[in-house]
Amino acid sequence: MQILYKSDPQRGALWQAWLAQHAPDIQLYLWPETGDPQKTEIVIAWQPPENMMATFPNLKLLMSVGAGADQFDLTTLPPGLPVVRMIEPGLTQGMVEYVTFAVLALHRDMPRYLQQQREARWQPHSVRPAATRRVGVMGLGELGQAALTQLVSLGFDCAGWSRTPRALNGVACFYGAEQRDAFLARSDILVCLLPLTPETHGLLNRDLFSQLPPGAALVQAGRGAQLHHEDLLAALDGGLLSAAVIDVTDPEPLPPSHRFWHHPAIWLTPHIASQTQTISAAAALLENLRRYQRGEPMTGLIDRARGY
Ligand code: NDP
Ligand code: OXD
Repeated sequence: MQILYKSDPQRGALWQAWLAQHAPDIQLYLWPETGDPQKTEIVIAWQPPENMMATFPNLKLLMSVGAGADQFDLTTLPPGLPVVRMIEPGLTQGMVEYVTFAVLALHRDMPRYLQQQREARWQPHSVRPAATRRVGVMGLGELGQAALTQLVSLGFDCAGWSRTPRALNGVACFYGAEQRDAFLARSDILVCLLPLTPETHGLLNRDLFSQLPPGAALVQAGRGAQLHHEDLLAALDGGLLSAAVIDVTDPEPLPPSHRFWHHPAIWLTPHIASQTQTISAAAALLENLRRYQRGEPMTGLIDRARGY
């Protein structure tokens, strides 16, 4: 089976060597090397090659190297071409770590204490137990569920919101547009782990912020285009929100003049909340390739109609 990989070259080289050892029947070419394009059955990429379908007429499968597939323009792909995203334990664990770090930092008032340190101001504030802090996670998929499991174990009062009904131990679960307001009203710390779809585009806006408890905080680790920047700045400057930890923005990178860089209530990271981990992902990738070969359902198959 012939596959073309087009993404981080270092990871590609390691996957190539790993597959040569564990699955010698699979030939992985590293872009711009393609082998015979007629024989390419699968493309694994973050950004696929231009004119992909014309160049690789026998393509049967497109795989994303990341957890999201929103970077693909699905409208340009044949409707029957399966698109699969990455689900692997290293990527999930990375997000659990990031969300835990951000929620703990916000829970323990760290943006405020860092600001006080810059001002050489020694001023304690009362410490709240985790059980009185209501954390709400938008998105109860692979990453949202794993993050919530960790947050529950830390004693936070947790809720989650999804498109369809979900059940998770120790988590108050809400779903759909009808239950969104109730979910938001009990989210002192709101974590966004939603995929980017037409429904979630621009979702983190003034209207949503106004439904959170006063002084709530935001963790945005979904996709940049979900967050309305000016609305966030207005909510922070007006005291509606107290702080925000932002990992994803639109555009990425942010221009040097952007206000997020210097806002005292914003912690900004450059889209590093989580990353596909080469070694753990190699095993997950191979398992999915074998499923494909056996004609079994693959993990992470994108449902084109719902957009994730
Ligand atoms: P999943 O597809 O497993 O889960 C998505 C969740 O979002 C599901 O619970 C789904 O609901 C819910 N959802 C989707 N649309 C809506 C909607 N309109 N209203 C309410 N809920 C909705 O995705 P993952 O958990 O694997 O990943 C989530 C996202 O995290 C990725 O798409 C990506 O954008 C982001 N990400 C960011 C990274 C970073 O470094 N910042 C790294 C990796 C991922 P339902 O359960 O009903 O289907
Ligand atoms: C991903 C990401 O989707 O890095 O994996 O955001």
